[in-house]
Amino acid sequence: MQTELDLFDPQSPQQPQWVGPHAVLLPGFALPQVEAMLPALRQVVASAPFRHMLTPGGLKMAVGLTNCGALGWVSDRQGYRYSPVDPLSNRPWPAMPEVLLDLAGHAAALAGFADFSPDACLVNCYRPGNRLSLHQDRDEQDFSQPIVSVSLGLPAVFLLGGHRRNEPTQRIGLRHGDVLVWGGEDRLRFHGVLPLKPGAHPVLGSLRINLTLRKAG
Ligand code: MD3
Ligand code: FE
Repeated sequence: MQTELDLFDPQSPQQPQWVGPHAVLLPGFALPQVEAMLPALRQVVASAPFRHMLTPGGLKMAVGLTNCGALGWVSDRQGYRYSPVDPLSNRPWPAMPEVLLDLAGHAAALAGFADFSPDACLVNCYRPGNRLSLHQDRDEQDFSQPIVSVSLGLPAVFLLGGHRRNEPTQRIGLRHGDVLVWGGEDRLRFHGVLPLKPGAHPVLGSLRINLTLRKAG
């Protein structure tokens, strides 16, 4: 019976899954670090709270955002860019927690990217119904650097497209503790998140938090 139970355990260890030539899903890779990450994240949000940024077109983004690290991704009527200060406080963003730096470095190395040292961590907060429309991440200086993302809380369906907006997308389930590494030719693929389904996660409640670690500068 034990084997069967394990097979159906949603958090049983799984092998890395290549979802593209240079894109790897590491299921549950962050689980051992979650306990250390949550207090660090609470500290970040205490000094730089989640906010709804405006798109350059003037629409309010549904997903709440904040940042930690030397640089933070911001959006307003002027456009998208990285800023060393939080526009809400005019102070530097909270420091990147060591636990995130370590996790991102280890995940990137497993995917074949040695010496990844992110200077920016975008923190996205989704509530049920929130989605992220198809986009590319192209506000960073060096596209040869990978991106590492960590999913926490409610599960989501991630959409992975191609290099043009109208190419077909594949759906990838992302769960609490999953880590994704994107590099090489996959780095500039279109991607998005379907509307979050209602639910309650035992650790985070009715939220999904996604951390995206990048070398932006
Ligand atoms: C694929 N966040 O913040 S993370 C974003 O779940 C973003 O909040 C999503 O897209 C989220 O920009 C997806 C996974 C991810 C991150 C970067 C990528 C996938 C990517 C870059 C290229 C291709
Ligand atoms: Fe993105």
